[in-house]
Amino acid sequence: MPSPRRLLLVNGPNLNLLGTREPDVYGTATLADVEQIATDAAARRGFEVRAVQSNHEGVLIDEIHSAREDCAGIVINPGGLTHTSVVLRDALSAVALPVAEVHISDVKAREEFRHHSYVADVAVVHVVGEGVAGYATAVERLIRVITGLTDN
Ligand code: CA2
Repeated sequence: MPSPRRLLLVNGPNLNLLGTREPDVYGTATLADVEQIATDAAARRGFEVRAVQSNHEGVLIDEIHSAREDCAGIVINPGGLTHTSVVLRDALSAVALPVAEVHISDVKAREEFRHHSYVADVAVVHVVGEGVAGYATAVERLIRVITGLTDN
């Protein structure tokens, strides 16, 4: 079966609050803005995006599993689960789709506990500290991987 021209965009816990709090760290764009940025970037390459956000780890895992059916790759900002969740990492590894990990803030320049990512070694694309524009970068780089133009 040919690879579907669709990406799953996953935003983890608390990212529904984008644009309402901590603008100094996360900017003023909303979650809807982020989803539009990713959708527009994908559309420029002929891909569509299915966007999900949840504050519940199990819901995120179910969504990741369902991507096996109809997506060619996953763009994910796991939020705080980045630094805690083996089960999220295992779900991403299990579906065996190419993954782009994106963070709005520069996690390496923040608290020590944000420096480690359980997702990093199952992702082929990493985008950190570009603000919400980083979602477009992640989509573009992931599509390049999917379409065989480059390996990251
Ligand atoms: O920089 C990122 O994108 C993060 O993934 C955001 C997570 C944080 O735990 C990671 O270390 C880095 C936090 C998401 C919470 O988002 C909020 C947005 C607006 C207001 C409050 C929280």
